[in-house]
Amino acid sequence: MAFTLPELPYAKDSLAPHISAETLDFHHGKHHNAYLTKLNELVAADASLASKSLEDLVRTASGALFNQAAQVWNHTFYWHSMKPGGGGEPTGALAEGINKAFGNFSTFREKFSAAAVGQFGSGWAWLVKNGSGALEIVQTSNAGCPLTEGKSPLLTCDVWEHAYYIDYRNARPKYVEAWWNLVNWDHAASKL
Ligand code: MN3
Repeated sequence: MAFTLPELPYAKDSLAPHISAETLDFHHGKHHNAYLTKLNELVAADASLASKSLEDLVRTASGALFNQAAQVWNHTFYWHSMKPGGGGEPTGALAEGINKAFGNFSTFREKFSAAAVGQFGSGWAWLVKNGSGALEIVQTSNAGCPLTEGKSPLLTCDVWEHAYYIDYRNARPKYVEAWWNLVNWDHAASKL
């Protein structure tokens, strides 16, 4: 069965001024959709893949199949990592986990921003829970996804140029700074 493009969990214009409707139009409607179309072509061409879930494919595939599957998964996770009127700081167990791992929220935020801004070339910055239950910041290149290392993603920031070029041109640090105003801490906490 073919995979389908999930709807954005909010209106296209609702992340403005931090991320514009035009960016979401291209990023979701063109880029995410293109990964999905290519993934479906690859899956349709190999009967042994027909029963695999998207997460199975991310965890087990390699090469072109991994790239398309992981980009589909990563983008869906990214949409849910943001919400209109998001931002601020987490509370409860997530705040405690962040404080334990990084000392305090502002240190975490600095380190996460540095990972996002400093990722060389295309990729992603993630807050994950590792195998021993501790929180970590992880950078991945291209389609890389922490699921392949047995880590559970809580939050991600897409730092491919297509995520910010319309709104910020080459100024990735400005995009990352604005992205903090959108973070969906409820979604991150639900993955803890
Ligand atoms: Mn992207």
